[in-house]
Amino acid sequence: MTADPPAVRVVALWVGDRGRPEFLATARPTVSWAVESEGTDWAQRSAQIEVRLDGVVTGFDLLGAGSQRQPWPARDLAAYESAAVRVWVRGTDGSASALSSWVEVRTGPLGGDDWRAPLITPAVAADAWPERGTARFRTELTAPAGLASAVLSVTAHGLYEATVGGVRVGDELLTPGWTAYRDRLAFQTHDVTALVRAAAADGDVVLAATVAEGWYGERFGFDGNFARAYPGPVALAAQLRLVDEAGAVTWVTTGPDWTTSVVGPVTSASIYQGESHDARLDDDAAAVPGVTLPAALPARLLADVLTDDDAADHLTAARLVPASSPPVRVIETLPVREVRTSGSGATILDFGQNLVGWVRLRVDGRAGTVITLRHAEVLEDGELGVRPLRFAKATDRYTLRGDGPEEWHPRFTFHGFRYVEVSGWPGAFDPADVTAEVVHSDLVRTGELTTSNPLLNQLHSNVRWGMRGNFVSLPTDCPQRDERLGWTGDIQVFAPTASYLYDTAGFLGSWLSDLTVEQARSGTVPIVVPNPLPFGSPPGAAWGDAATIVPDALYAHYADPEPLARQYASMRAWVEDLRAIAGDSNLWTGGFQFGDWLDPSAPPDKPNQARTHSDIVASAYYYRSTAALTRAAQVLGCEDDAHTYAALAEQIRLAFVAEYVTPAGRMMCDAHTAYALAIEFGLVTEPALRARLGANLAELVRAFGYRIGTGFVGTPLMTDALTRTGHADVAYRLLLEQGCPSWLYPVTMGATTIWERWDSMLPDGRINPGEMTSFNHYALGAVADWMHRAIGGIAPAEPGYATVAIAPVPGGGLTSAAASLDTGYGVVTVDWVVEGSAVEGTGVEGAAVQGDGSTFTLRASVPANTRALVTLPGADDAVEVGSGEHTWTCALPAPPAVDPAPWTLDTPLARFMDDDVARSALLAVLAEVGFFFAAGWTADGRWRSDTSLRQSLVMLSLDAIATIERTVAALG
Ligand code: RAM
Repeated sequence: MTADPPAVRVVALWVGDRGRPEFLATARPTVSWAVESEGTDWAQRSAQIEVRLDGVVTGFDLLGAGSQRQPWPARDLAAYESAAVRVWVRGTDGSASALSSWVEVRTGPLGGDDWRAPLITPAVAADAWPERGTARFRTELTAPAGLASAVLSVTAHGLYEATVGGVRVGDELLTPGWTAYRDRLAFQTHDVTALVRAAAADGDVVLAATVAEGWYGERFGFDGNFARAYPGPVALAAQLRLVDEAGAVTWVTTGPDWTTSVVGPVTSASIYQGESHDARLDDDAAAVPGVTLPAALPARLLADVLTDDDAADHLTAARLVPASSPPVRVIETLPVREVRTSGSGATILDFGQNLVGWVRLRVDGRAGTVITLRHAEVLEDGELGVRPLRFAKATDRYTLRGDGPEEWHPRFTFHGFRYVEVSGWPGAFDPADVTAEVVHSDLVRTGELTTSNPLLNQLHSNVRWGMRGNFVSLPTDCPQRDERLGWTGDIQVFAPTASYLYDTAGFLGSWLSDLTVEQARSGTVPIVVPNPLPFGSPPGAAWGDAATIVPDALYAHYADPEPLARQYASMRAWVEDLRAIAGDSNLWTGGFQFGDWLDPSAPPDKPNQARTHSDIVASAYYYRSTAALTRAAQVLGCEDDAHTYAALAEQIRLAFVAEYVTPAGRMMCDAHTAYALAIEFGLVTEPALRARLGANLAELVRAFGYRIGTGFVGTPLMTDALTRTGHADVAYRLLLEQGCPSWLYPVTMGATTIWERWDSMLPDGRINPGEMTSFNHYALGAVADWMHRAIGGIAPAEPGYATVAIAPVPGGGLTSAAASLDTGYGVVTVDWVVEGSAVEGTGVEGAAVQGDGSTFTLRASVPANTRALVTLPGADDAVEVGSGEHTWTCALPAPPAVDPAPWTLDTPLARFMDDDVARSALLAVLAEVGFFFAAGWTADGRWRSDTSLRQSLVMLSLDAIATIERTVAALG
């Protein structure tokens, strides 16, 4: 008798990217599903996708294991269409699921061809526009009898908020988002049937919108040289498609028949400066038929206002694209943690978390009372630290209506803040009347990590908050000062981390489309995307490489060939740019480079003066991009290109090694980033040479006293380069260092996000004097990618996690860790624990003691239809397992023996560095005898293993040396 096959069910089914807007952005969305099965080793043998279109259900058979991002099996969807999809699966074990439930999908307009509404703007002279004012738009319509459906699509030059019958349409914020407006302007589509019906019950329906300048009208630049990037006044385009029960379609579209006004309660609004709302000007013109806007003006077609050139650029239908990135929403609210009174008497609210969004308030007071809210990330001398905001005022003002409790939050700005200074509050202030609303793109959360070390958990939380604050419509460098730009280098280093924490496919896919069009416009990949800067940008290594590396990272996580195909020409164009620069030398040298930006040894005002020469960074990235392009060519079956670029990559590699790597394994520029690039990018492949580079890097890290020695480029690579060359203990020690500069230094200073600089806040509590000092910058948080793979133990063994590599690397005194990742197939979980060791703590020492008699237990859950390659600590080979729950136990490899030699003046300095007690004792006695190099040892490091303490004690009296000798001898 054969046993019944295990029960299997389709537990999730989605069409298009996870977290996408409700209306599809494509005629051919992908289809994905996740399966749960009771047994182990479940693999899909086939699936059937059923699509209901035009009332007809068609089944499409799919042989094989594919369950993620399967191509749309039916005919292309048309605009304004609905379909439904369901699926059932069969296992290789003969099991079969029931049919899943139907998932309904809809399209609105799919592009410019489906767009019929012109952009309109108030008929007002340019000099009559209020500074950073807003425009209002309004029309009335009669809903058809027997309304079956009403679908509204809207976009704007500026940020819009639309209402039907006075009720806000949807919950999406900061629409239409920031894209490369000259070539891509997104529109949003919503089903407004219920809103139109509700409003129609009282007669005619008012369709209205307010438009603020937003990113479209913002002034961009540096150092006070600001300019608008996009021409013309704010403008709105909206089209409402009404269908009655008989199927008759009527349209309401923006046009000269709408009324407009520049008078309204939002008296000024700007991304950088903040928003002012005078509630005494609130009216019901957007809600009630027959009520006209104050100081109403006719609408004009924007086409009649723009100059011919601008119009040619800005009014093309091809520019209009359906929004595909997850919408921006309020994701979370936080209460006031503490109310403080500053030295100057100001009331400052502390939300306990550096966040991005705004404050919502509830207030009761006299009409005309003005409440002012100023935002800042940090305090300095107990007052708001606003200098880092540069020219951004980040100030909101609310003027009370005075007719009872009023609630308000801004809608056309956002701030990066932990602290808010409140002034003008009427009566006694109750902190319960104010909440912070956390606003960002609503990506699907996928990855988690916790460890037994609270400081590391805080670091990880800071990384996630850094991402949340900088994923507001586009990936930015920072969310608070007069910048907030889509810096390509920042997302290039952070994309792998981001793609573990959240599903970034829709968000970064959309941004890459912006990159492509900006690249075509600029002739190379600009330093920021979208590019609003009034000056050209030459190609920059590690920045422009976002063109190749971000698609590469997306493919590693999601294995979707479609975005890779979409980006292929852009990837290739970037590599060709570099090939033209490098020429026959195959090296990219000279020119302006950001290089290893913000190396901690660079002076505050010269952030690109890194210890690693920017030529090394440039050629390493030239290789990295060419390798990524080669992989993409292979995936896409472009065989000629795959050969050409593989050969080019090899030439670059050889040129790099010949120019920058000595035969004995030292880098020209004996600096961390140089080694990390050579190892991690695979520039040096010969095993003995790699091992030498790894050993030299480890020695350099120790010589620096485990303080960080890298900027944006080297930082994401360090822990990997060390681990890969057999120095995981050094990687952990680096990660766990708390002195400045280090990853944990900001944590010890109370940071709740990742900082732009290692020392954005100096040890004495003062803000770094550099003019560029953000407290919310994700780039240096890219180390979390290593944490996910090495501590959490989860990595893709093949693109998209159909096979997951589970290979945790215990160390750093950690006694446990737990990680999980929703790969789409389901949730991979890994948790491990080290038992039998009483030792807690950090560092090489902790790791050394921990191994004695301890066992390592690893539990993992592998989703159905996937497999795992599991490598236990110390094992050479991986074990392959199928889906289900698994547990392994092993003894941890023996720890390195503790050096029994007595401590003397001839002890190598490195040994002092690796022993917390010895190091503290030594530094204390050096300070006591007044050794003038002592401070340098702490800050820059001199802790070399080929230099003894005696050799280092130059220019000291014999008495002082004798004192030091006694202290050292007392160590045992
Ligand atoms: C600054 C920011 C940004 C970086 C550029 C080069 O504006 O720090 O993160 O990418 O410089």
